[in-house]
Formats: sequence, C-alpha cells, structure tokens
Amino acid sequence: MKLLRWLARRSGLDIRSPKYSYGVDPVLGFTSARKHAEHWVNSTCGYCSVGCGMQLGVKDGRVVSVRGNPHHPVNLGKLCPKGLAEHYAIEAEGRARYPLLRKNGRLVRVSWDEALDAMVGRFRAVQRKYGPESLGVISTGQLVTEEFYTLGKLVQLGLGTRNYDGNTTLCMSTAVAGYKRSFGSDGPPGAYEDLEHADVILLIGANVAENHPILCTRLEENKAKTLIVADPRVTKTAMMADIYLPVKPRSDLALINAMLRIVIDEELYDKEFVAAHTSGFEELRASLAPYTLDSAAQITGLETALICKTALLYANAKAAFIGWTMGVNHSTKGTETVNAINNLALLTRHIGRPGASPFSITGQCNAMGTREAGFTSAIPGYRKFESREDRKEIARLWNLSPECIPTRRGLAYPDIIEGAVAGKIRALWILGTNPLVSFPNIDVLKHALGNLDFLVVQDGFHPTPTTELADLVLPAAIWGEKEGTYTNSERRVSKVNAAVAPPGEARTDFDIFLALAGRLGCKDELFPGWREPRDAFDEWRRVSAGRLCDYSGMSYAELEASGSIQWPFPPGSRSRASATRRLYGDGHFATEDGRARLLPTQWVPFPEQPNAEFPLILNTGRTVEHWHTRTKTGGISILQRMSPRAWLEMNPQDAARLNLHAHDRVEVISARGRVSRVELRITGIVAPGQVFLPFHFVETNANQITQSAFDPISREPNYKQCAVRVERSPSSPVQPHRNSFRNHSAKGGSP
Ligand SMILES: Nc1nc2c(c(=O)[nH]1)N[C@H]1C(S)=C(S)[C@@H](COP(=O)(O)OP(=O)(O)OC[C@H]3O[C@@H](n4cnc5c(=O)[nH]c(N)nc54)[C@H](O)[C@@H]3O)O[C@H]1N2
Ligand SMILES: Nc1nc2c(c(=O)[nH]1)N[C@H]1C(S)=C(S)[C@@H](COP(=O)(O)OP(=O)(O)OC[C@H]3O[C@@H](n4cnc5c(=O)[nH]c(N)nc54)[C@H](O)[C@@H]3O)O[C@H]1N2
Ligand code: SF4
Ligand SMILES: [Mo]
Repeated sequence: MKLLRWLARRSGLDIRSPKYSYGVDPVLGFTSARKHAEHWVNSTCGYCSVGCGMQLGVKDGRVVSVRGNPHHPVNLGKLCPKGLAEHYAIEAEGRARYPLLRKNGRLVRVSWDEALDAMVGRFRAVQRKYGPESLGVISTGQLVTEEFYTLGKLVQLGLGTRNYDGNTTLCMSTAVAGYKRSFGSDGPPGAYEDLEHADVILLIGANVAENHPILCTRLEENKAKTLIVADPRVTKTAMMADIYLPVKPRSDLALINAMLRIVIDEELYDKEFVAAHTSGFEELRASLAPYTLDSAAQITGLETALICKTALLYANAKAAFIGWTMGVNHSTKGTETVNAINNLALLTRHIGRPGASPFSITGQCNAMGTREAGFTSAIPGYRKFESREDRKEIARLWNLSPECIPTRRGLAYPDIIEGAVAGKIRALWILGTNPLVSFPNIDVLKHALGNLDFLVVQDGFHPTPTTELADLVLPAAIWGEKEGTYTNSERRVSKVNAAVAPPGEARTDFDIFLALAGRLGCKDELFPGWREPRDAFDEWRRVSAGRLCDYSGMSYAELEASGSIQWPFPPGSRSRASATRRLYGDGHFATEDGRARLLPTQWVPFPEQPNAEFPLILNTGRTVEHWHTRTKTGGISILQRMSPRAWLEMNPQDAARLNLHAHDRVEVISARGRVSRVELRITGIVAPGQVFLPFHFVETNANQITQSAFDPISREPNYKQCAVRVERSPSSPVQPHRNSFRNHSAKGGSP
C-alpha cells in the first residue's frame, strides 16, 4: 500500500478519493485510475505505431477513463503510460475551439463559413497569381486513413498542387525509400509476432523501451532469443540487451557492410535464394572490399571480435529479426543504411519466414495509413507516379481522364520550406504537425513562414507555436472524437471510434475536407455522395484491391468484430487469426523482374564533424512520458510531473573537463543558435564527446541548433548528429520563457 501511495503521488493521483479504484498495471507497474464509466467504446491508441487496442470509458458525455482491450492481438489489454493517460488529452487546456482569422494583426474568432471562404479565396488568388504549385500542403501521420485518402484527392486533384508532403518525411520516408529501392515497394515485410519467433534480434537505433513500450512485452515473451542493441547511447533498451554495441554516431553503415563481407567471405549466405530471387550480387560483393574488420572497428569503435560475433550470430540464426527506427532514419545516409540492412536480410534469407524480417518499427499511430493511401510520395495503393499503367488504372477507378493524374511527385517537406524561403511557395496549409518545434534548424523555417502570403494551420490545439503564426487557424477534432482506421507497423488495420463530440465548434478533419471540396466545386466529382468516413473507406477498399496493401476483403463490421486485420486482405481471406502473413514469403518481390535488389552502399562521416569551436556531438530524441511537441502530453499532469522539463545528458569525463556539475543550467550552442538554461545530467549513458537532448520542449528547443542536412534520396533530416559546445549558463535568476508552452498550465491527471 505504501508503494501504491508513492506511485500515486508521483503520478499526480489522489489515492484517497472514493471516486477511484486503483490497479497497478501488470506490465509497467503504472498506477491506473478506473473511473466508473457508463459504457466503453472500442478504439485504438492515437500515439505510437504499436497500435494498441483500447477502450474509452464514457460517463455523462465525457471520456473519464481508458483501459487496454484484452482481446486486441497487439497488446492483450496492456497499455504504456502515455496510452493509459491519453483520455486526459481530450479535455486538456488549450484545445482549439473556434476558427480564427488574422485581422489587423490579431487572430479573431470567425464563423466556419468565413474561415473556409477566406481559405479558398486566398489560396485561389495566390495560385492565380503565382501558378497552382505556389501552394504547399504539409500533413502528418496522425489522421485516420479515411482522412488521408480524402486529403490526397482534395490536394492533388481539387487544389491542383503536387507540392504536398507530410511530417512522415521527418520520420519514415527513409524506410519507405529503402524498401522501395530494395523490394520494389514500401511495406514492412514482418509482424510483431516475429519478435517472439526470432532466435536473434538486432535492434539498430531503436529505443523501444521508451518509444514502443508494449513491444517490450513481446521481447520478454521470447526467452530463447539473443538480443543485440546498437545505439551510441546506453538506452533502457540497450540495458535489456544480451549484447550491446556502443557504435560511434552514424557508423552503422560500416558495421553492416562489415557483417555483409563476413557473410560472403565465410559463405554463410543462402546461395540458392540469392541466385533465384535477387539481383546485383557481384556488384554488392565488389563494393564491400573496403569494409575489412579492422576498418569497420576503427569507424564504429567496436572490437573486431564483437563485430565478428554479431555477424556470425545473425547469419547462423534460424530466424533473425532486424528492427530499426530513428537512429537509422534520421541521417543523410539513412536510405543507404536501410538498403544495407535489407541486403543482410536477403543474403541470409532472413525475410518472409516466421521470426525473420528487416523491420522498420515506424513512429506515429497512422504513418502507415498515409504511406498506403495518402497520395504524397506515391499514388494511393503504392502506385507509382512514373508508371503509365498505374496512372491509367487509378484514373479508371476514379472515373477521371489519365491526364489528371500527376506524372511525378511534387516537392518533399524540406523542399517546400526551401521553396517558401525562395518565394516560390506563397501559401501553405499545415495540418496535424507542429513544425515550429519539430523541424530542424528552426530559424530557416521561421524565415520561410514569414515569407508567405497566407498560412493556414489546422490543429486540435491552440495556441501552439505553429498556430500562433497562422493567418487562419482551423480547429480540428482529435483522437477520441473521430472515426476511421489506423494501420500499425505490422500492417494491421484497427478501428478508431469517436467516444465524444469535439469541443466548441471544432470539426473532424474529414468534415473540413468535404466542406472545402464543396467550396472548391469538386465535391461531386471527387467525393460523390460522401458524408462519413465509411464512404472513403469503401472507395479505398476498391482502390487498394489487388495491390500489396489490399483492403478489399475488409469492412468496418469485420474490423469491429475481429479487433483488427493485417493486409493484404482480399475477399475470402482467412480469419484474422491465420491472417498474420508476411510479405515476400514466396521469394517474389514487387520489382519489374520479381527479384529483390542487392544494393551497394558507402559509409561516409556525418556532416558537421565536431571541431575546436564545437567539440561535442549532439544526439536528440525522445522520452517515454512525452509525445513529440507535447501539445497532447504537455497538458497532462500525470506525465508532465514525471518529465517536467528538458535535460542534457553529458559524460562525467566531459563534465569534469568543463568543470560542470549535476543540475547546473547550461547553454547548448551550435553554429546556428543556442538552447538556454537546460538542466545538466552527468551520466555514463552517453559516451565521452557526445551529449543528448530530448526534442519535446519548445522552451529549450533542440531544433534551434540542429542542422539543415537531408538524406538526398528520402529528404529526411539528419537530426541525430550535429556539432555543439556546452557552457554554464550565466547565473541570472530563471526567467519564465515567453514560449514556455503549457509548462505552467498542466491540467488533467488529478481528480
Ligand atoms: N514516448 C514516445 N514514444 C514515441 C514517440 C514520442 O514522441 N514519444 N514518437 C513516435 C515516433 S513518431 C517515432 S518516429 C518513434 C521513434 O522511436 P526511436 O527511433 O526509438 O526514438 P529516438 O529517441 O528518436 O531515437 C532512437 C535512438 O536512436 C539512437 N541513435 C542516435 N544516433 C544513432 C546512430 O548513429 N546509430 C544508432 N544505431 N543509433 C543512434 C538514439 O540514441 C536513440 O536511442 O517513436 C514513436 N514513439
Ligand atoms: N531534433 C529532433 N526533431 C525531431 C525528431 C527528433 O528525433 N529530433 N523527430 C522527428 C519525428 S520522427 C517526427 S514524427 C516529428 C513529429 O513532429 P510533429 O508532427 O510536429 O509533432 P506532434 O506534436 O505530433 O504534432 C502533431 C500536431 O497535430 C495536432 N493534432 C493531433 N491530433 C490531430 C488531429 O486529429 N487533427 C489535426 N488537424 N491535428 C491534430 C497536435 O496538436 C500537434 O500540434 O518530429 C521530428 N522532429
Ligand atoms: S505502446 Fe504506443 S500504441 Fe501502445 S499504449 Fe503506448 S503509446 Fe499507445
Ligand atoms: Mo516519427
């Protein structure tokens, strides 16, 4: 009981309140409050891509509680701390309630009619003056698939601009590009249950213990595995490993290439599979010449014996799984690193079998949905802009002439921002993302947004650092207030349901899109008779038929009944239990010749190496309690109290050299700017020469100092390395920061 009281206090819960009964979550030891709901609504968690099944407890028209859905195959009733507190986001302070239009420099409340008229009027005026492509749109991985499908058609065909991308380019575009290059299509080939079947699991730059916590329960189920973790930082996940590889920042590509060389030199590869199902073996072999054990040891900082051991364990495993996330993707060499990972899986045939997969763990709840249906970097259904057949087919499905379908994709996210800096993008619509906190090298972004004629921001919260700069703010419903589907990292489609109505005059993104289509005069052509998300889902099922991401056998009724379904799922597919199929089990890939491509890759040092002025390497990332820019979690006291502010991790050797002490306030300075008054943590979690800063906190914004360097193939930012120096802050008293976004207004979580 004492422990319970302590946990409750720490979590901001009043344990004495008779309104609550308390239970300790069996997985995380987290105390959960179960208010007495009148009824429960099945849904899916709206944070990370694990896609846990949830039930929202409703009482008197409010969501008073959530609990894990015991029947959902992903989580079997478990939830992590963010999931357990997600309902507090619905009533958190700072929800956007009314459309706001800037008049005489101030945002003032207007009607929806005035808001949408202003948006269409201004967008069309800009497009008339500067051309259709002077309009840019930046979306997200956090809407439902039905909304992504609708938005894609609306932007590409209704608004008529190709310059449309999402925050997924800050996140998953590297994995998408890597999969397309190696296998001919996007789509993670494996399933979460592979974590239970694999005998060797290699996690590269993936801190699942903080960021995909429920996946850890899968890892724990598998007692027979050897877990290998490659991360420059001794994360909670690294602490779970049997073998920890403390790689130097951005040296993974050299490590994997050395492993590939060992696999080939020792003839540990599957010769039959390679001959029958891949192309490019000889070019790959030749490209590996520089990656001797000695050179790899020098680049990675790992002992040669450790590299050897890792290669042999992986190659000799019955089924080996490689999972990666942002430690790989957030790099100018990200796509090539994904290709090297795929090379390794292909040579050893650790793909398409139970336990065996090269698996991108993904990030946001529905990053997969926008990849499948979103019409940003591909035509819906993983169709290619460049393919005449694909364009003809989609035009036929949509009853349009093939000339309407763009023949190439427009600008990627960073290039839209560059376009605004250059004055080519003149109006921008940002929805479901908060770039003023999340985009690298923020000053460039501020400059870009300052250049625009008109900025629309559509968000569930206001003010946020981005809505504050808007000319028009559109208030959106969020998770808990809307219906549709999410796809998780293992291609599992789950139903999302509304438990309550949105606050004030906020509307679902879906409703906003249809209202805009009406005003643009394209509603009847693009969305004939549509009224609800189900209409979009039904069309998407037809459009996805026969594609890798085939939804055609699914229905809302079946999703509700079975909890979730993995694609591909054509009509007549077997029941959910037996539908956990893997891609490429037959050795046939989505390339023109059906063979997977073995691709040569080359390691180079990361841009902006440390130097005399900026001697430390800055790594940025996440913590379990917070979600990205904290619009959702910053107002939840249960989470905010656990992690109230940013910190900088520094190795004791560096701290001693700089004469810094634990809890000192420090300045973190790069060639682009500084982050002020961060609390110093002195810890061996980071190696000498490296520091780590979470990016969640706008008042100490890591992206004030990160660099504008992007992967040339995927356009993903190099968030994980830049050169900085650290100094003790001047000992002035702490001033409340102008932008200390909701740090002092945390509500929710306490009864
Ligand atoms: N709690 C929480 N969970 C989340 C999110 C959140 O905001 N909060 N966001 C979700 C989203 S959108 C995403 S994309 C995922 C991200 O999930 P992760 O990728 O796990 O998250 P990060 O903390 O960004 O980075 C992962 C790790 O990469 C390591 N790393 C840095 N440089 C290198 C390198 O050169 N090599 C290697 N091997 N590793 C390196 C970092 O030290 C860090 O531990 O999390 C999702 N889940
Ligand atoms: N330095 C550094 N920067 C990073 C990263 C890093 O590791 N280091 N990680 C990058 C990665 S992987 C990611 S994914 C990005 C994430 O960066 P962002 O996308 O900017 O982060 P979020 O806070 O998730 O922003 C989502 C926004 O959508 C709003 N919202 C929520 N639900 C809805 C809805 O249903 N409709 C609408 N219209 N709005 C909604 C939220 O209030 C919030 O403002 O950050 C990137 N930035
Ligand atoms: S692991 Fe991810 S999906 Fe599951 S409860 Fe936590 S945040 Fe939600
Ligand atoms: Mo992400």
